Order: sequence, then structure tokens, then C-alpha cells
Amino acid sequence: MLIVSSDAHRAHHAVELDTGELIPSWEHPGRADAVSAAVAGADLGTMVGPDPLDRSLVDRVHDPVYVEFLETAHERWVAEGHRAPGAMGFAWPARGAASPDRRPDDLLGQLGWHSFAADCSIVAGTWAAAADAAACAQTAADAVDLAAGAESSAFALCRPPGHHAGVDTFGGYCYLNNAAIAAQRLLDRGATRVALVDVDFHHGNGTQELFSDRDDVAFCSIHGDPTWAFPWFSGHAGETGVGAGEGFTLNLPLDRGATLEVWLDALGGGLDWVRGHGCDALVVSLGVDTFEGDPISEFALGTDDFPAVGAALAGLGLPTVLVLEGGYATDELGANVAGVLTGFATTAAASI
Ligand code: OKP
Ligand code: ZN
Repeated sequence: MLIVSSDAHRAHHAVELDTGELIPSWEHPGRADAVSAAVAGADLGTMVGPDPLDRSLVDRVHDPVYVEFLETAHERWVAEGHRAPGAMGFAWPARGAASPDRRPDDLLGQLGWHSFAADCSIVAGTWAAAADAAACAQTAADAVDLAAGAESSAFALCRPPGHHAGVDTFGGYCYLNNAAIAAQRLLDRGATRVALVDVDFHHGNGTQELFSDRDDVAFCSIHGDPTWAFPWFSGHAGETGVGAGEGFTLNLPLDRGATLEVWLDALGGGLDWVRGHGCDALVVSLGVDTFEGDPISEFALGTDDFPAVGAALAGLGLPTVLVLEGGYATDELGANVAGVLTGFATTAAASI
């Protein structure tokens, strides 16, 4: 398994608005460093840096106006003389009350226009980190052999994560949708349909938005039920895709406290659904915030459970790109991610 990572993430350290307080973000540089150390120690494969980012790939996944906004927002923030290190909006186009398609000219207005949550901000290093994370996903997607099975796999050690980033919005610690960029790259390389399985605790609302009207990506997400879990406004079982994409989205919301048994039962259903959709490659949005000790999530998987997650995913027998998403229990994060990857690699090797 090729491992793709970059050090550019270290300059992205932001604050978040958490229950009325501005705090250092739960999504911090120590996360990627912990994953990197654990993955190196697990001897899973060669570690490389990313190839240069293909901007046209990013511009086909996201609105190019949004990508340009992300790239320039911090320099505009500095030029306007604001004191805070990070650019963050504070007013959003509310449901039912906003003029459609009237993007404001002003930076603060655009920060609201292009975001859906105040749990992340744009600091000096954010664009470079997000662009390199996307490049890691692109490079991992280029590394897998589309004619092979699960024995051909790559891990993109992305930070910041990506699955909450939509067509033209950031939020939930995500700016560019790394997993969607990997999926689009696999399609560009000749895959006819890509399965995108999101095992992060939170609903992959950005990924769902990007692909909901398409039939070339089958998207399945297992997550805390949006009646009580972030991002609250999507991820219900009734959301199954729209137009040509009808039937190509599957949401599996679960109650609080899901154990491995409950959770794997849902994943099994999701993987059977994927098997019925004729996919020739797999992208995994790999969050391990399903861990029982995660400080901001409410499932109950143990460190010893994670290899079974990887083994189940390898059971699809598809060439696979695993993309890092969430996981905030920093002390156990490395072991939990390495556990998934080891379970995946062991099962994939046994199936050849
Ligand atoms: C990103 B990913 C904690 C605030 C949490 C939203 C969580 C974003 C999760 N009180 N902010 O899906 O892991
Ligand atoms: Zn998450």
C-alpha cells in the first residue's frame, strides 16, 4: 500500500467556535503527525510526497470561483487589516431567507456565502495545506491499478480532512473534498463507476452534495443520526440521490453508542448495496472518530475493532484509495488508523 503525505499541513492550525467559545481546533497538526508515525511503524508500504496538484481536477469537483476564494481569502483578510489570525464568517444565507445566486462582493459576506459552519477558519497556511491534502488524494488515486483487486491500494494521509466540503462551501474542518477528488481522478483514469464509502462518524454532507445527481459515484455513509449529530442538516435515510443520481446515495444513520457489532452490521448492508452497483474502484473516507474515546463523537468502537473495519472494506475486492478524514483522540488516533490499514492489507493479500 502506497502512503502519500505532506508536511504542508503543519502551517494550518486554526481556531473553532465550540459551544460559544473560540478554542484551538480539535483538528490540529498533531493528528497527522500521530497517523504518520503509526503508519511508518506498521510497515504498510512506501511513504511518498504528493505529485503537483492538477488544478483542473479540483476545478471540476468544486466551483472554480470557490477554489479561487479559498486560495486568496487569507491575503484579502490581511489586506483588510483584521486582527484575528484566521478569517471566519459570522453570517450565513439562511434557509428560505436569502437571495439565490447573489454572492456578495465583500470578504466577510463571502466567508458566510462559502461556509456552513464556524468550526474552522482560514489562516495563513490553510490554502497550502488544503491544496497538498488534495494532491495527496490525487496521487493516491493515480497509484492504484484499475485492473487489479484490493491488493492494489493507497492511503492518502490528508490533513485537513475533506468530506464536509461541498461544491462551494467549507465547514466541519474541511476545505477541499479530498475523497471526491480521488474519486473523480479514478473516473478520469477510466473507472466507469466508483464506490465512495464514508466510515467517518459524521455524515459526509459535502461528498453527498457533490455526487447526489450523478450515477458514476455510488456514495454510502454510516454516521451519527443527524437528528442529534453534526452536521445536522443532511444524512437522513430518505436522502437517496436526485435525478440521474437517484438510487446512488445510501445513508445509514445510527443511534448513539454504536458498538462494533451494530456498526459492522450497518457496514455489511452498505457493502452489499455497493456490490449491487457495478463499481470498479473504491474510495474510503476513513474517519476513525467512531472510536469510543473520541472527544467529539458518540460511537463506541475500540482500538482492537479497527482491523475488522479494514478487512470488511477489503472484502469488496476493488482497487482502493483510503483517504484520511476525522479522528480526534490524538493518543489513539495512529493505532486506530494503522489498525484499519493493516486489516485491509492483510485481507487483501489473503484474497489473491
Ligand atoms: C469533521 B469530520 C465540537 C465541534 C465539532 C464539527 C465536527 C467536524 C467533524 N464541539 N465541529 O467529519 O471528522
Ligand atoms: Zn468526523
